[in-house]
Amino acid sequence: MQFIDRTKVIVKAGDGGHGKSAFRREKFVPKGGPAGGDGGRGGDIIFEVDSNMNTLLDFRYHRKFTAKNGENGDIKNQYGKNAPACIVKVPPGTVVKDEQTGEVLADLTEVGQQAVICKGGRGGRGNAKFATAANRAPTFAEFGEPGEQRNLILELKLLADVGLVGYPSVGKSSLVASCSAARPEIAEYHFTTITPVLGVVKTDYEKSFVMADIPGLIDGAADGAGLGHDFLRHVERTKLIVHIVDASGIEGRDPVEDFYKINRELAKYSDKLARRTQILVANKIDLPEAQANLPRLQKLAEKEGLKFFAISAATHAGVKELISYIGEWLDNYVPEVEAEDETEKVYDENKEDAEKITITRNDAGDFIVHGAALEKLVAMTNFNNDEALRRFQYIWRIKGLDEKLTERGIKEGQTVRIGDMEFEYHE
Ligand SMILES: Nc1nc2c(ncn2[C@@H]2O[C@H](COP(=O)(O)OP(=O)(O)OP(=O)(O)O)[C@@H](O)[C@H]2O)c(=O)[nH]1
Ligand SMILES: [Mg+2]
Repeated sequence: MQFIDRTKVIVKAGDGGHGKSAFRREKFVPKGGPAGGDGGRGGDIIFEVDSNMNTLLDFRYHRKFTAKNGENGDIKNQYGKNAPACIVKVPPGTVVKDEQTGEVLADLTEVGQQAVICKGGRGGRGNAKFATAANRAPTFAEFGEPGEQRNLILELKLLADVGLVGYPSVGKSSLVASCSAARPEIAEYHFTTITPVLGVVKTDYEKSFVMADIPGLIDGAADGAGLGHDFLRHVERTKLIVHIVDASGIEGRDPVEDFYKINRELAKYSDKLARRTQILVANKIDLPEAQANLPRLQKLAEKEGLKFFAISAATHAGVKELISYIGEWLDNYVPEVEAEDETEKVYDENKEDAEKITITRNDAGDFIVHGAALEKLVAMTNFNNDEALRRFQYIWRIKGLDEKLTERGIKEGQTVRIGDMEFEYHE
């Protein structure tokens, strides 16, 4: 599955400056030689990869790029100045094609990479260049060469920055529709969305991010129930999870319970997903039924250490604040340094084994928790950092460790060991 952003632009390189036809006028020289200078080069059109861009959205507003013409040549053999190139910035991954021929002109992947897409015209030669033995005083000069012009198609494979998760009908598609140009289907029946839709959300001048609307998840989604399973893969590649709940609970479900159920599915699917930063969004606050649930949801967010927003995708209340928070969050985002591919492979092969948790006791009576994924998490968590600690506690809860330890008969103050870490158990 591929999402491709596509847009058309017209580019025109600068024309060369005209050559000059002129003659020297010197004292006591009745007829000086030809002295018209050459015109300067027209500016090229150069595409350049800019790491700050991640969509082609800006080209919807700015479609035509023209480089400056070269200056004309002048008398006394003065050359016209070359015009500077017009630099067109594009996000990494942009493919530039000629619209007429379909030919790929450039595949721009590396930050800072440049490609000349249209060459500026050569400057016209001044008459001085045309002097020959036979014609020592040519009066003609060349015009500048016209700059190339092209109609282009720009294509960009999109990767979503933000993934929306939540039960069916909580309003994921409605949110995407309310803040982007994407038009996902919206309806009151479940599983309206059956394939992911990407929306490009503009946060600011020149800034935007990509939000993935995926089908609703249900209990057992990680095991393949419902439509969500295939799409968890896509959420796995996102930087931030926006977890949407229906604050009105009009479908007879409880949004607080829903939150935990969905998170259990994410944790079941992969550890990586469980560790991803989430924000909690309570939707449908325009409905009176939502009022009763809001304080509970707020408490839930506090307890789990999650940023909380109350919105209405229908009236757009709170949507702007949510979007600008996400935009800022992404601006400050630093990717995890682990080599993604390697860890993915490990999980695909030994996923079940890695996720399995067993508890044993040592001679001192300490509780030893075994589990590859959990031990790895402990090794990778900086317990001096509050946010990291909160995330760890959260996963601890999701994995039901308290219940498992209680089953084994743990008492207040006893020691729990995971990998190299020692924890003191408190209810
Ligand atoms: N009153 C109210 N209704 C909303 C709001 N947001 C969404 N809805 C309604 O809720 C229903 C489901 O909305 P969708 O956006 O399709 O929900 P979804 O989460 O994408 O659902 P799936 O694609 O099935 O997973 C539709 O009838 C929407 O009109 C809201 O803020 N207020
Ligand atoms: Mg939907």
